[in-house]
Amino acid sequence: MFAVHLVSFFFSKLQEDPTKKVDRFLYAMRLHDDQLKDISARFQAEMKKGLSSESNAAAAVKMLPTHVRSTPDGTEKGQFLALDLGGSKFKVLQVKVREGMGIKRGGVEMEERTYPIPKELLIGKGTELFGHVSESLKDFLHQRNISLEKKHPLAFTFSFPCEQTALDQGFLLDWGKNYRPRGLQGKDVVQTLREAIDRTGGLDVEVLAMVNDTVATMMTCGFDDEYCEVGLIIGTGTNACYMEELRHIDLVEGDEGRMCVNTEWGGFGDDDSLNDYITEFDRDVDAASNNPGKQIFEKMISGMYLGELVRLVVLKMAKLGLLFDGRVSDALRTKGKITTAHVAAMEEYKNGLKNTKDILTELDLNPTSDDCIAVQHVSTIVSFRSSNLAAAGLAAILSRIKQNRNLRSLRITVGVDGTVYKTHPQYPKRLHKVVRRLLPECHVRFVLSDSGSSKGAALVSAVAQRLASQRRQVDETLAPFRLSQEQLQLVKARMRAGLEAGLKSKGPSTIKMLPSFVYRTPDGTEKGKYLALDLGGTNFRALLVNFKKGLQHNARLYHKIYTIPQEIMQGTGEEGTLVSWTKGYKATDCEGHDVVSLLREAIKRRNEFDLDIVAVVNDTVGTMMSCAYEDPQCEIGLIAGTGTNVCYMEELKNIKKTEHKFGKTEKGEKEEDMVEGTEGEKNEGDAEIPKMCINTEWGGLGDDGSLDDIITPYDVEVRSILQQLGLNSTCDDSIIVKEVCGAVSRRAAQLCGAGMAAVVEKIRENRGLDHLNITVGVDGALYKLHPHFAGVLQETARILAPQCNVTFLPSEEGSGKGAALITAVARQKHD
Ligand code: 0WK
Ligand code: BGC
Repeated sequence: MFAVHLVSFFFSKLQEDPTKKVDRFLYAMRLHDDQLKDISARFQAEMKKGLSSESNAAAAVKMLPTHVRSTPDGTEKGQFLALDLGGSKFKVLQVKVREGMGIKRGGVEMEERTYPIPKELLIGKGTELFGHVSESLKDFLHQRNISLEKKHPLAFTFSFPCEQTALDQGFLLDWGKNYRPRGLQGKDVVQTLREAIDRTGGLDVEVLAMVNDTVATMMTCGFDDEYCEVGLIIGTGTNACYMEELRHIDLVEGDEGRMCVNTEWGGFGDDDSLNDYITEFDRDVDAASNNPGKQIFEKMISGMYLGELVRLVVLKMAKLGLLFDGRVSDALRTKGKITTAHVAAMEEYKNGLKNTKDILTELDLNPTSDDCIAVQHVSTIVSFRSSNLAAAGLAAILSRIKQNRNLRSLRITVGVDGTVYKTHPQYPKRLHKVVRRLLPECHVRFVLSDSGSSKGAALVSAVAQRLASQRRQVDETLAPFRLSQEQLQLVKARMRAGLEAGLKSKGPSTIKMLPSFVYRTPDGTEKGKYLALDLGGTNFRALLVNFKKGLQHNARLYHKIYTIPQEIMQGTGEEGTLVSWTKGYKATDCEGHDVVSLLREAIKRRNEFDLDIVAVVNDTVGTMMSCAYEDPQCEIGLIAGTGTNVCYMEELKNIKKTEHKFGKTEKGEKEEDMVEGTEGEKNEGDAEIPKMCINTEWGGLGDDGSLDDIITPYDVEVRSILQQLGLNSTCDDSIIVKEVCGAVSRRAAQLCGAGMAAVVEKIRENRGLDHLNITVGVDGALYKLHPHFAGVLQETARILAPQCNVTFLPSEEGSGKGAALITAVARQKHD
């Protein structure tokens, strides 16, 4: 028995396996993994070109933004009409999307009808094709007794490359497949459809969205699988889309969240980037196509061309005598005689060879069984290459998503549609296998879109409606935070009134305008070593500052930062007269007490060292002094951090606070006497105008209700919400949260700017100047670290105080140095 086998083996060796000659003949079409990885890498490079605004125009792979920003989340609902044009069938549908209940996803009901497209319309006037589309729509409504009066939202799947500027606006770049109507390239396809519907008349339809079939397929599958972020079509044509990071899409504003990109991968190779993989048969197919030089990748993959590729290969082999003893029939010479359906039939498991024989016989050929095996193998190689190339393209997209999200492994679902994928017996398995072989670290699931793309198109409209209503809600919620110039002018005026009232009032006022007893800014003559304690910001700092006379701008400074434990901030005080705590400090028995005495007592209690406490200053005053040491024009100090406040050099004559509740100075002098009495006290800088730095405590503006027309309900509520965070947010959520943060911080910066405008205007008027140049020393994490705060504040101050040129000087060493400077100045007075 063994002997028999041996003989037949050698005999067959003699009788060569017909597939071998095909393997040799089509060697160039049999791509191994390294080549697929190379193609995948080339495709990734093309994707980058398409996404970048610099190279997009010349890019072969167009990477078209779709304005679809999120996949379904189950809350979509509504009833939509849908049109599906561009695949092998033109369909009109009604889609009912039911909202999901919590985790249970909603349901979708669909009714559809396929309408033939007369051949002449495929090459006729574009407006006539759209006329046929809207007539079919009207017929569908009739057939289904759907009211013509009612306004129907419509979703449009249009399977050709369009440059979309919005969900409902897209300009046709080019036709493809067997479509070649005239007069629509460069036109807005949605507008063309709206005009056709108007021409048809008797229809009230609102076209909400137009999407490519890949996008609709992704959305269709995304309704049931939240991991579905890629759409793939292997049909008459071929294409893929995926969710790209918005920050990578140069052609669209914004960098938050994601957007679906229609790759139009059919054009890969149109720039010769695949020439070393193009065979003579591909060139022949391209040359005979209705768009030579275009859609090179598509012509190697999609259903419109696979059959033709097989025909050309079989024809060539026959002519070379490798098949049918060199006999060739007219049918075999005829374009389109072998279809992709034939290719699929030839590869069927059971009947493949029989089908092959039938097909070849139909082509007036008299194939031997070897011929059939060989031709079947040609089909296998051609369709295998198609699935391999699609796998290489897909691998490039999935790798990019993985990189975008810095993931070591990616779990993702690909929604697929298209006749080749749906009807070719082995195509899906081959495609899945190669993708998983090329990307072993990814967990890729493939979901067939069983109901066509219109469900997805309807969902896009439903998502658009959801996002639109969300947009409306967000706009309504944030509207109170968007302050108009008039409102800011009002805030400025109220701040000014508050400053004036605070200066005059003997009693409590919302803006306390606290005298700081700092009468001048430093002039560089300060010298000596001083300790400074900086309490009240995010951290507590102890500093040692050494001023060398005449060495302005070059004080030596050593400091150490300590964090204040919560329990201390809210423990007992024992630590001058504190008006009120703010910024989360709640230490007891401090308010109304002299904090300097509290500090002295604390030092005494430690009994380790003694300090001569010369001055207690507000951080705004310290900041002003610290910056004035660098820029003599600095006469304002601003803090925009955990808290906010401003101080400025006010003219003594304007400080009318006779009754102070501040008590006596150490030397028993009545402090108010100091203010009053210092008329004669001249300081060098502005000798002619005696001034004192006023700590405004502008944070109190509005405590009397003067800002109630600007305050929002959220201002009243904020603290509790923040503590409740820890939510798992979607992309859309994070975009909205970011927008809320933007609105809140922008308003904060604008209010600060309005307040600052009031202060600088007051100083300008104090001095009777037409134009004031002044510097503001500023500190605080919000001003220094927030990406936009400083810019918005400066812009607002500039607009509201046009006669003031305000320079904002961020304080490098914080207010501690300023405090030391004040001590130095005070010390000079006593020397
Ligand atoms: C079915 C989809 C349609 C898409 C078509 C592609 O509903 O939007 O264009 O698949 O496959 P084809 O019909 O070209 O084979
Ligand atoms: C078109 C694509 C479409 C694909 C699949 C291609 O020819 O350019 O827009 O997605 O066919 O239908």
